[in-house]
Amino acid sequence: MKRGLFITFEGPEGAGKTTVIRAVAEHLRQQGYDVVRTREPGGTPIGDHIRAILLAPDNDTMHPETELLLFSAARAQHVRERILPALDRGAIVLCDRFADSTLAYQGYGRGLALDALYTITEFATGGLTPDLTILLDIDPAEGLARRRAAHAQGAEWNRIDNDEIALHQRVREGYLHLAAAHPERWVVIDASAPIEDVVAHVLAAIEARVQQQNA
Ligand code: T5A
Repeated sequence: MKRGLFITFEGPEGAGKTTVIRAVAEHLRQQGYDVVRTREPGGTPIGDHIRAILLAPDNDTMHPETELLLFSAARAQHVRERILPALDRGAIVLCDRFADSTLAYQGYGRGLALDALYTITEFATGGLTPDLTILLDIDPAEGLARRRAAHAQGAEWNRIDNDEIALHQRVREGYLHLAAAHPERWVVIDASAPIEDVVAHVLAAIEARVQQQNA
């Protein structure tokens, strides 16, 4: 492989991104690939500080514009400190959320102007676009129910989990719209299926993309 592969995972809350990425990373490592698992917001020490501000339930007076710029600031650091160096050495980067989360949540969800989001995102990423984006699609009510069950077992509950269900519905519709607009990059997978089936579909999509790159 000449250059690495940048694969992002998107979807509503509780779609299973973290669970799927863990399984996919293990499978790819067993096949001998250099795999980097990372996430947004976060992925770097600076990004993790910003994540804490963004997701603290107490920060409920945060304006959508502030939120947008904080997600973008974390992303600017993440791309340059973590993602590009990994891609340059030929790794497969599995990233839990990326710029499409900003379009889905701050754009379709919160109603900020998409034109501005594209401009700010382009600046933050330096133009880096994923080679493949997996949309784990799920009804937000089902995803949030999973999140609540996980929270009862000790998983964190964040500020955005607290948002009204209508926002999460708009986010889902936004994702489906983005995926339909760029079918060459997006693969939509039914995330309400049993986890083994979801992982198998994701691995098939990644293998197809790796073969395409090696052809
Ligand atoms: N955000 C992020 C923005 O608004 N703009 C941005 O630009 C960015 C980057 C991040 C928040 O920030 C927002 C989006 C988010 O609201 P987060 O905590 O990282 O916050 O939230 P998520 O990325 O949504 O992570 P979640 O933990 O909520 O969801 P996951 O990772 O999709 O789900 P996962 O794997 O943790 O699974 C949840 C539960 O479901 C079970 C798991 O075991 C777990 O208990 N599960 C399944 N159960 C049955 N069947 C399956 N197929 C299952 N898959 C998983």
